[in-house]
Amino acid sequence: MARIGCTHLMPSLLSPLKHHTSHCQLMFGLAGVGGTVGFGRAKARPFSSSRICMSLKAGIVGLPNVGKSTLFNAVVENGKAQAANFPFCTIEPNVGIVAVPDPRLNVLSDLSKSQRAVPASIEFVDIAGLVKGASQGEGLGNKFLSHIREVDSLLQVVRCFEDNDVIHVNGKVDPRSDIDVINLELVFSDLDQIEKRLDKLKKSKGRDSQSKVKEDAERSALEKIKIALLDGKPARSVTITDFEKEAVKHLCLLTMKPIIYVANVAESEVADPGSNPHVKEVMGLASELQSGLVTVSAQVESELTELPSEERTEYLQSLGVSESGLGNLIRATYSLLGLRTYFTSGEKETKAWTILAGMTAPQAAGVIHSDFEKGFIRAETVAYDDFVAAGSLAAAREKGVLRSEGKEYIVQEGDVMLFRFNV
Ligand SMILES: Nc1nc2c(ncn2[C@@H]2O[C@H](COP(=O)(O)OP(=O)(O)O)[C@@H](O)[C@H]2O)c(=O)[nH]1
Ligand SMILES: [Mg+2]
Repeated sequence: MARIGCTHLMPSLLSPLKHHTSHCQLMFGLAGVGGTVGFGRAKARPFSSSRICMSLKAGIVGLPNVGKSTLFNAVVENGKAQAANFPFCTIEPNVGIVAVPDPRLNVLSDLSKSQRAVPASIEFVDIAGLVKGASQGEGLGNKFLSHIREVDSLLQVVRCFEDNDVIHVNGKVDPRSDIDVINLELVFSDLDQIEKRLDKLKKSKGRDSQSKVKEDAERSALEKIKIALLDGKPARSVTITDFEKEAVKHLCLLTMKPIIYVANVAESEVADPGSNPHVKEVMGLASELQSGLVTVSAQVESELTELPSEERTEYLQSLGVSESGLGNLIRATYSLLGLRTYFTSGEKETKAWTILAGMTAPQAAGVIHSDFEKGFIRAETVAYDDFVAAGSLAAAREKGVLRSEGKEYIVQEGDVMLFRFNV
């Protein structure tokens, strides 16, 4: 039976998602991000939210003893403490889900008098075991690399704090060498994979003209990437066409993944991390290797999670800063992945939904439920600022700032949306 509905008036439709709410925001089609797509799952069909299911994962990597687990635990503990309503969880000891802090969420939630506010989320994975020689099977070797293959972006913790009580695997704090070691392991692993793939492509004749064109694009992209890798440069630094990008996506190259360097500084340096020469060095490397940079003190973040909230502010002030560095880290990860947020807002709940930049209204609707995408009719949408200025959806409608958009509409950052669909 056909019926017209809109998201927050249809709790019955949303209820099938309830049993895995902790995960549902993460399990949507992100074919464009280039993570696990192509691992014997559905073929990459860009942005088809109903077909591809993958988690949005950020992997924490780095040499031993740089503060990965300290940071991971702080991120997860902080997440648990921040939002009582949000079903945070640690899926496995090294996998946790955290909310993406977004001040707009509470503003909307207050305006709509929502019963609850649900933030967007990201999954963090503490990937242990990278040592020099991993690509040749040292340490956890290939197992480690396969964990990296499954994440969408990398956070490499780089030790910038001096502490004689904490052993450094190479004897001294040396961010350049640490970054080189990890970069090279990833480069070696990609090179190995590319060689094998090029060999295979050499033998392949291509089933038809279409697959031939694709294989040619893949071959040409891989040749270009190989040259960069041989020079120690990551695949993401190579300029290739969108078509070529699509053709090599199935390989999930490790050095194609976006990476943020997390410079882990001492407690005494959080107020002015730029004064630490190691941080300066990481800054230079970050731009050389096309990656982002965030400074944080894992130790401070870990201590903060153990303090009652009134003492947290005091502690932060004593360090000369106003807020914890985790929000910054989480936001940076989110934006690095090319993600955007839109909202649904009603009496039942106000919720932030994660989409990829460039998604259309039906695709964005499909993130909530595949039926919303299939039965999409129109979307009523209003920009966040216009919604706030109007004060409510009804007022926005009266003022004429609530627009009716069709299938081609590209959802904009901060849109507040109401979907009309047929089921
Ligand atoms: N002084 C100082 N010690 C830290 C900091 N971050 C981590 N550590 C310590 O370094 C050691 C190794 O940290 P851990 O998080 O287990 O490193 P992982 O091997 O990278 O997971 C632990 O004893 C931590 O307490 C920091 O920012 N400052
Ligand atoms: Mg660890």
